[in-house]
Parts: sequence; structure tokens; C-alpha cells
Amino acid sequence: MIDVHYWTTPNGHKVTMFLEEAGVPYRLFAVNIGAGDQFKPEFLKISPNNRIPAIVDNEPKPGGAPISVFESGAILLYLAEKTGKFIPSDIRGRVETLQWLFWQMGGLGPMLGQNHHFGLYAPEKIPYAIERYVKETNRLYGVLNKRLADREFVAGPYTIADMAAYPWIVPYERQGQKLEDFPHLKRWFEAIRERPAVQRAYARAKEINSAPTMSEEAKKVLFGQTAASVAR
Ligand SMILES: N[C@@H](CCC(=O)N[C@@H](CS)C(=O)NCC(=O)O)C(=O)O
Repeated sequence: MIDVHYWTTPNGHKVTMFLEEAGVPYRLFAVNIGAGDQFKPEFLKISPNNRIPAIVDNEPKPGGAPISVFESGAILLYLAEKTGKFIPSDIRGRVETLQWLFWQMGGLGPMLGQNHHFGLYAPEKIPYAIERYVKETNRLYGVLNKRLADREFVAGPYTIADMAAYPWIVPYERQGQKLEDFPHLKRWFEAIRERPAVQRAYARAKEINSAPTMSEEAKKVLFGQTAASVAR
């Protein structure tokens, strides 16, 4: 049984997408990041960066004490290695998967996160910042579109690299993008959206929270964090 410390955001969906697809039993523990649950000492013990998601594997493969993992890319890789699923076992397929997983973790996620911040949440509308991240989002969508021109999924077969990227494309309209401009990405996006496991993962999210995470109260918790925020 895997314990998933989770909230209903793109990085949270990555983990439930994997677990649903692989048929691994799991329990969801809500960490309401808009209410400050990510600063609770028991959560910081397993996720010292005060971010969801984190998991605890109560039955690690070698036995022994439970293993906890934070960072969604590390979690996907851990689960793929544990189950032998959604990462090819040959070195070429593995490298394809890992480089696109890291591309998501280092590029697509952080840049689209800034797009959301400056476009939707920042108290001032700063044209330079909005334009910078809408354009960078557009560039990254272009990279993914090109990659998908001659293969079904990012690494060939469906892998953790697709699971990492998909939830970040879901809010494409709010990111100032049109899927019609990226036909291969659109085909990929629609194919993943139709997967029963993806639908189950997003349905689980609704059981935990159906309200938008962002509110004026949540902004006070989420923005302006400093070292003091995690020193409690
Ligand atoms: N690189 C991290 C990013 C995780 C992340 O940014 N999580 C957000 C929700 S999507 C969060 O927990 N935010 C809480 C906060 O900002 O205090 C990962 O991929 O796991």
C-alpha cells in the first residue's frame, strides 16, 4: 500500500495517474496547500521542500522500514522501478524516458507554473513577466509538438514522461495557448485524456477537493514564503 500525500494540482495528478494505470493500491492523504498543511512538521519530515506530492511506500521491495519520496519526478521513477512499469527496461528506451521526464521537471513544470503565477495570481499585472512566460510556454509546447510528430507518446510507448507532462497541459487555455496550433500535441493530449486510468485519477481528485486551490487566503499561504516558513 502506497500512502500519497496529495493535493489536487498538476504535480499531484502525476502520481495518481501512475498508480491508477499500474493498478497499485494507494491511500490519499489530503495536504491542503491553500490552508498551510504543507508546513505541518509531520509532512515536512517526508517532504522537506514543503511541496506536494510525497509518498510513503509501506512495503518497499527489499523489505524493512517504509521508504518516503518527495519530488514528483523522483516519485514516478521510484514507482516505475518498483513495479517495472511505464519505463522501458532497455537503455535506449530508458534514456528517452528519463530525458523527457527531466525536461518536464526542469522546464515544462516550472515555466508553466510561472505562467500561472504572473498571468492569473500576481497582484499586479506585469506585461513583461506575462509575455515572457506565455512565450516560453508556447516554445515548450512547440518542442513537445515536434517530438510527438513521429511517435505516439513522448518516449515511444506510454511512460512516466507522459504522466509528468500531461497534467501541465490540462490548463492550456489559462496558459494563453491553443491546442489547434499544436496538432501532434493535441492528438497526444486527447489520447491520454481518454485513458480510463487518467479519468479515474482525476475523479479521485474531485473526491478530495472540488474547489479552486487559489483564494485570497491561499495566496497569503502560498506566496511570499521565506526560510522562516519551514523553520517551524
Ligand atoms: N518540483 C516539485 C514541485 C511541487 C510543487 O510545486 N507542488 C505545489 C503544488 S503543484 C505545492 O505543493 N505548493 C505548495 C507551496 O507552494 O507551499 C515536484 O514536482 O514535486
